[in-house]
Amino acid sequence: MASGGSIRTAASLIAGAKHIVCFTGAGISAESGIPTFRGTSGIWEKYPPSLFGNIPGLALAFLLFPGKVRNFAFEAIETIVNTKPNPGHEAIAEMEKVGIISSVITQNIDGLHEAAGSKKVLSVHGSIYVFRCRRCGERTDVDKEWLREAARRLRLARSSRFGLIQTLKGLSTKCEKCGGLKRPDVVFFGESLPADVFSVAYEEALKCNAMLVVGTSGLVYPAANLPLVAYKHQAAIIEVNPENSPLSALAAVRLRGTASEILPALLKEISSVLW
Ligand code: BJW
Ligand code: ZN
Repeated sequence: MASGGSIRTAASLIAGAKHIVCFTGAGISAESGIPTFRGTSGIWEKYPPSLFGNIPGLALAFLLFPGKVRNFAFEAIETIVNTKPNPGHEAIAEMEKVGIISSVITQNIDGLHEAAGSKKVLSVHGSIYVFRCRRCGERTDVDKEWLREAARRLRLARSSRFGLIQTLKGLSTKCEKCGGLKRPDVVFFGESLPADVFSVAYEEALKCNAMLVVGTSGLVYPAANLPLVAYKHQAAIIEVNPENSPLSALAAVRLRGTASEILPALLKEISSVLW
């Protein structure tokens, strides 16, 4: 747990700033039960990014190990739909509600910020709750029940290529606008980030006077540039992470602890400074 002193410094930086933005990564959802990507118990220990982090890799994995692709898909969906926001997400939602922060820029696809009550969420790597037409780009929301059913069918799918294709065919829907095929609106390596969302996130990074950076290794671009943009425009960077990251070098205050320990304490401290 970070010292009270650091939390006090962070709180006074935030209380003195006009426009505050929060930037989050997988670490904020770790205490909800969603593993992070990197590290010894990260997703990539079991599903390496060379195969599971990009579309050509996934296509190859599908040919070589269709059963593993099936497991990757259903484990990801099942884990996410069965998790709830933790006190870290809740503190961020409360900070927006009481007017402390203006938006959350997240690299996560899990929808937990929205579930906690955050309204302005910029999901720069997409969302598992959105499908996108491959042809015209039209986005459609999918609900938890649909995803639960998809996970159930994937779990029961045969581990052969044919079995998996049959299951995926049964789950695929056509775009209401142009009839094109839809895919999950999540961003893999080598793919562009959603330009409309990223441009608003970039504006937020340019405008903010303080950025709260929570639970990210800061290794994936262009998202990892956002704290740098904020820093170069004189914003105070406050990092919440139990570990050091490349973004630590930018931080005016580094709060070493987990999101669900630090963020509620920080909210309490900001409230006592402001009100
Ligand atoms: C806690 C905690 C607790 C733990 N509380 N904290 C060479 C140089 C620079 C860039 C490139 C390059 N070669 C290629 C690129 C571009 C590439 C990139 O950045 N690669 C780098 C890895 C080198 N980027 C892209 O490809 C992006 N697109 C793009 O650039 O488009 C232009 C382009 C087009 C065509 C060709 C080339 C470029 C797209 C990036 C998409 C990222 N997608 C993923 C998911 C992949 C799917 C999958 O495998 O499931 O998004 S990757 C993964 O990393 C995921 C995350 O959103 C992202 C960031 O990870 P995050 O959130 O930081 O998590 P972790 O696990 O890394 O860290 C967790 C942190 O939490 C740690 O610090 C812990 O300490 C901490 N923590 N518990 C608080 N309780
Ligand atoms: Zn379409």
